[in-house]
Amino acid sequence: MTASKIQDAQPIDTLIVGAGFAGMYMLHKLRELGIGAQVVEAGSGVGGTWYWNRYPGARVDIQSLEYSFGFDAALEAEWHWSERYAPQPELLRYADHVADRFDLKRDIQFNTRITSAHWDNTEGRWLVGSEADEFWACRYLILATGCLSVPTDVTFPGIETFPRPIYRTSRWPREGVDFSGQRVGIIGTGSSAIQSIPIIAEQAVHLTVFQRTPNYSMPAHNGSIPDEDIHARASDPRGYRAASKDTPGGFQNFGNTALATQTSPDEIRAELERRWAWGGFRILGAFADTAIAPAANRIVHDFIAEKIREQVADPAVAELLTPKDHPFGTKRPCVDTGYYATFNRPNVELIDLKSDPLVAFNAGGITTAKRQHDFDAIVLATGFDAMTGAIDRIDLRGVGGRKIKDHWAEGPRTYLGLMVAGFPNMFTITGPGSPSVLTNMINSIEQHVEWIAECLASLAKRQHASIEASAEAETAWCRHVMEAVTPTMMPQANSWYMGANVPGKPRMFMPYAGGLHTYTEICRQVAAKGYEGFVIRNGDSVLSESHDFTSHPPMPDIPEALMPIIIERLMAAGLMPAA
Ligand code: NA7
Repeated sequence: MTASKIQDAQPIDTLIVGAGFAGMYMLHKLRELGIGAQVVEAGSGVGGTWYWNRYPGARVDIQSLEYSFGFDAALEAEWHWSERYAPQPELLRYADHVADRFDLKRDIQFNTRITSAHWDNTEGRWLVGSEADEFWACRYLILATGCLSVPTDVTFPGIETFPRPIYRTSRWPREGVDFSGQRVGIIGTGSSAIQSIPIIAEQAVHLTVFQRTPNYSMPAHNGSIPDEDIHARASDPRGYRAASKDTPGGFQNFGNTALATQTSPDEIRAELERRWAWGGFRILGAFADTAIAPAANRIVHDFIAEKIREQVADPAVAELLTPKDHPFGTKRPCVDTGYYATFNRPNVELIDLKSDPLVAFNAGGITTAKRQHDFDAIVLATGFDAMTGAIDRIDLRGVGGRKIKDHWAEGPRTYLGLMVAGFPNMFTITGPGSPSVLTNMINSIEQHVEWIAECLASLAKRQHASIEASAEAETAWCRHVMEAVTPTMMPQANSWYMGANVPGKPRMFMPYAGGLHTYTEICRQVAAKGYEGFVIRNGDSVLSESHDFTSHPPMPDIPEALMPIIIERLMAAGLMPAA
């Protein structure tokens, strides 16, 4: 950065990057504390995920009563969701409502993409630059850049020769797309595709779905919100919210403590049917051993495979739609409205890319090994460079000019998913190493924002000291993130949780699998111990210094029957000494 740019930089206490739910609440919270803050946002409006992902059928897959802010009782009471799982336009209206209600937009600069951020150790500040060469000098930098905000760079041979529109689900045109009378191809069968396929199939004259890997999908059973749920929240909003947050996933999923491997077939069937009928993610909590014991996982797999066969008329198509390469829950499961039944329509065709690989795009459409498919439009629902993508794309340099890309060369390293050693005064909201994408994001965002705000308030009391994660605590946290996931089967899947969907990306399980409730308690203890694992300085003087991370959570109540398998996996991963 040149001296003139540094001179022209706009001074601000805190720069927040991103105006999704995380950036908005962070701004609101800092204003309450009297800490100066400015938000910069690449889009032209607030809403983050819900601003960008405007594809047909996009909707939240956690119930809206829980996937909404709980920090303000009046906001909570005045907003009424129209459905159990709100659609994207309604979520965007909600984001706008929050922004207007708290008068946030006056401190949000839209259409501004941050491309660089360099720590200036002499002045103790970040110098942050935009694509348009605008600069800010800030004491604190908060990256509220989202976990699924950068689409993968996936491309296909000959893609430039297809002369008609190619749409990405995550960059959908604002004015929408009318596929009436068109032959449409869609690549991908993740959540975005599974939500959009039923709607596109209703419009298009013909829809071809190119599937590389089938996913597990559960019915949303969307509709109006049951009166008893509305009443439960209205009669005790704080208790309802607390019950949501005091769970592994940040939403009320009524996890069963029974083991599938120790339950009778009739009881298993009853439990699974009850949860399937309720809909959404509830089946994830059916038994305590589903994520750990292969036999238990297989029981749930077989149940879902049977449900797929019930919904899909052609047994060969049902077989192709049934997951085979990963245990249930090891990739993010999907929640759908009519996905499987869509394959019974005469205008919908499934191409299995495993047996009929995609060769190239061309002027007509797409050629696979077996034949040519002609299209008027093609949709790419091919996913995101998850969790690290948005941060990686900033030329981000910490103490001594160390690049975040180098620091994260073997996978993202953080302390608590909140800070990175060697990058002082820089916070990530729902960063890698935090529960984030394994949870209800809004509850995770609230927890992070409140922790960061309390931390900044405590620093302000000490004349704006700087805070930095210690290298030792970061290492200890990375190990704990591994300890939390290793007993489960999650690392077995080629998921975006593992960075496996981006060629060349280091394989590492990125979110913290210990649960939001456990994580919240760890963060509370860390702060209560005077920011354990952090070094707090004022200029050259060290105000407090801790290099340890001892705030380990109590081990959750693990059923005795699962201990041998857990110990075996921890030993195999070198996380427990061999007996
Ligand atoms: P996902 O879940 O990452 O899905 C992407 C899909 O695209 C998935 O089926 C991929 O198959 C497929 N894909 C990716 N690249 C290719 C290529 N080159 N050829 C064929 N198929 C490909 O992204 P979504 O946007 O659907 O969902 C992301 C999250 O948003 C979701 O989990 C929710 O949290 C909300 P693959 O499985 O890699 O074989």
